[in-house]
Amino acid sequence: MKLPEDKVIITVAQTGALITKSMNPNVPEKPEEIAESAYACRQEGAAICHIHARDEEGKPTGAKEVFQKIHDRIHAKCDIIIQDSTGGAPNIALEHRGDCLYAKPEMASLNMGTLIRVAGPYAGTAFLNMPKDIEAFVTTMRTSGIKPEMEVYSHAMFREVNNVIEKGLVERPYYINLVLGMRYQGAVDATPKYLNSLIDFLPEGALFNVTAIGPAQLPLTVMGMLLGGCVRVGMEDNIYYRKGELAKSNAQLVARAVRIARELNKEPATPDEARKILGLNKPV
Ligand code: KMH
Ligand code: ZN
Repeated sequence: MKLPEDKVIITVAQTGALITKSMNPNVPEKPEEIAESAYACRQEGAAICHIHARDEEGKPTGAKEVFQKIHDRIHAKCDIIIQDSTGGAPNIALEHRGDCLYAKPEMASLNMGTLIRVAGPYAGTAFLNMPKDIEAFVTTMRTSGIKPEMEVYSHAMFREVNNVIEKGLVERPYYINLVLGMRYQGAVDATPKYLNSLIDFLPEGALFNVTAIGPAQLPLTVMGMLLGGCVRVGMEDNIYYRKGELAKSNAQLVARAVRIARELNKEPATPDEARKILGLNKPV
């Protein structure tokens, strides 16, 4: 499946689970900050915002009420597509990672395999996504009309992609996020060769998005656009604008992606254009 050549869908991942204000003071954490930043990113050309929630102390939370607050504040400001994370964070138990789905986002992430954390305070723990967990998440999404974005971190994860396709649990166009450069065991590095070879494994009927971590965000998102994909930028994956210079905002990273897209004769899709391309149900 092909994205129209003159379009790119830009997702912004603004907050994530692991970035703190001590790493970059501009990371939005509170619902008001997340909504304000989503609005600024929408103004710059983002069509989708990928959401992680934080509690009052800035710790990741899976609480539905916090996701609901974030949704309400974003909806009050703009029409950007909300995509909640079911990947959550290391401190959110697997049984609670899907609680955000009760806040009824239009989209949600669906992680397609298990990874092992190898560094930091959670080293040695698993980011667990067993086949039964994937099927449970996607079944809830399906019954709630939520479009999954399938997160693929290595070639082996296409087995699970094919499993949910074969079981009829996802609909075309399959939206697959190729995530490169996670410092986890089981995830591929962020190199052009890995990106090209992941694209080779896309099932028929799939649209792809490129998410690259850290300094690879800029070059691999440019490559993603050149190869006809969608792209994700934002501080969840990269807190710098360039080497040694922290990003001032998520909108600054979106604005750069849009400038590059336009140099390549591509316009950023509006949220409504992205809804059409992805076959999303209109928000209720
Ligand atoms: N942190 C990203 C590299 C999720 O939230 O479900 C992957 C991600 C997954 O965004
Ligand atoms: Zn995420």
